[in-house]
Amino acid sequence: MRILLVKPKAHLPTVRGLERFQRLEPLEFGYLAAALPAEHEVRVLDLRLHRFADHVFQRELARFRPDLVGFTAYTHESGIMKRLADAVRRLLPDARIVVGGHHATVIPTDCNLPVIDYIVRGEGCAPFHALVTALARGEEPENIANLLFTGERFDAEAAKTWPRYPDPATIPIPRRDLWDRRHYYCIWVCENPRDWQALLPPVAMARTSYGCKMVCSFCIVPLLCGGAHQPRPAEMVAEDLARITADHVYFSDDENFIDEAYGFELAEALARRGVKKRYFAWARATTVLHSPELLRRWREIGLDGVFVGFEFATNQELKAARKGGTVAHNERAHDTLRRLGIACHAAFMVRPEYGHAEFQRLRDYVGAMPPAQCSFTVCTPSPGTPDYEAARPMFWCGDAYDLHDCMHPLTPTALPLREFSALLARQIGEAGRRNPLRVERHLTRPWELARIVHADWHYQRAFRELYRDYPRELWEWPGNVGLPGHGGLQAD
Ligand code: B12
Ligand code: SF4
Repeated sequence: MRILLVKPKAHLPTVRGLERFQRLEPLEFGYLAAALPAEHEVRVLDLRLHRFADHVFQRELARFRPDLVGFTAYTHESGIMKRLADAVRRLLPDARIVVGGHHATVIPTDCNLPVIDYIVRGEGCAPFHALVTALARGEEPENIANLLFTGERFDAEAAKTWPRYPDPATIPIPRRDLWDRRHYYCIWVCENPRDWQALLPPVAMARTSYGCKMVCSFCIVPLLCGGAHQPRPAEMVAEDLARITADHVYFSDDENFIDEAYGFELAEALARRGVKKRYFAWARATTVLHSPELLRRWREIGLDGVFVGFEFATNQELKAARKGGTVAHNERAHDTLRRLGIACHAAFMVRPEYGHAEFQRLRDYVGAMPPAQCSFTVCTPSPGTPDYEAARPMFWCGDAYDLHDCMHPLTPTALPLREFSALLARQIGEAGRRNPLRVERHLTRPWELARIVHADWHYQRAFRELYRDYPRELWEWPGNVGLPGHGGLQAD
């Protein structure tokens, strides 16, 4: 069979702005392709790489004439995915269309459309293999776990239960030959950067585990993975990483080091195989404090930076989000990482309820922190979570899946939306000056510096003008005082 796997190009300026700093490999397709027998011809079309994405997509359909088209999508890309599926239906009426990935997993009902034939939920390798095998034999797929039909055969009951993730040992090593790795990069943060070091090196993406044992209320991962952290066999990951040609590896785990014994096992497996890479990983503040020796070992084998969800600058907000940590934990974890020579990416969230005082408090907090690469998103409930259902009556644009990028408030802002956007952009701009790459002055490649300044300008503009992504009548939204369920924040 001829199989085309398509990653949509996001429409939101915020996501496109982020992509100027990091564009990562479509690893999901590497996994899916690796699960198929070699007789099938698989192509990956990453539309993020193309300026005229629709044109490129239609040209590829005409040239390749796939028998099966597979789409992946985050929620904010779901509208684009449906539009592309519609184009396949019109141009190649005999081709089958399957969707998978995060949106299809958490809101399969939204994918139950005539332009889509099959919906795959959760880990895709086994259902995709079974689907392709059946279609290649000229049969309709039957009884495939985690695969739903659309239309009359849509199983609404099955759509309500969460797919279980399989034993990671059963999942193949992903193929990486289906895309040109030079297109994928990431701004690379580290403590004590060297003169002339690459700021936007080519990166590969890799996964060592899925899931997390924690239960933060805003996060979908505990529901997706049933509160379990499932690592891939260490030797398999070492083999996967040994095959990667890029020097820099960005992990796509939910939490890399929450299982201390596995973290050491993997470090030793990599050391034994002589895998020498620079790594960027994800860890909770409490994990850093619990396992500093593990972080030290990883520093020795190449760990440069860690993404830590600081989330908020007050204990009250951290408690409300069931983060399982405090501001003091965050600060001590930051200090520990710096002493180990590992850069900290501190991820914060603002809430739609924030007024001037709360923005000022966050600015003061971030301004007083030791150097860190900081990022800011808007705390929005994840589709698929109870928080999402609870907040739904207050959504100001209905479900607005196209705005779900965790950067657009879904409920009314306390400040006029235009002002909220400006303050968020200001927060991002001021925090950018605390980035270790800027604080630790060192010589940089001029063309990379120019690219970053340009990216930064676009990124801040996307936030300053975020209000423009909403219907015009909301731009000057007067505030939510008096709306049910929207009490203002109290001081900590
Ligand atoms: C790594 C990661 C990133 C990377 C980007 C990865 C990439 N390739 O571009 C970075 C850090 C850049 C990132 C950015 C963002 N991310 Co992100 N990210 C993740 C994370 C931690 C892992 C995703 C991943 O790559 N996994 C590894 C691959 C191999 O697995 P997979 O994608 O799940 O694919 C498997 C299955 O889903 C399935 N499958 C997938 N596609 C298809 C297609 C078909 C046809 C089939 C059959 C099966 C199938 O099979 C695959 C193989 O196993 C997830 C959390 C999670 N646990 O999913 C969040 C997550 C997906 N991200 C999320 C969000 C919100 C974002 C941002 C919008 C956040 C922000 N404001 O900055 C941006 C947007 C980026 C963009 N371009 O759209 C949300 C999505 C919520 C939603 N409802 O859409 C998640 C779930 C985080 C969360 N806790 O809420 N992200
Ligand atoms: S620690 Fe991170 S991945 Fe785990 S539940 Fe909390 S936010 Fe989600």
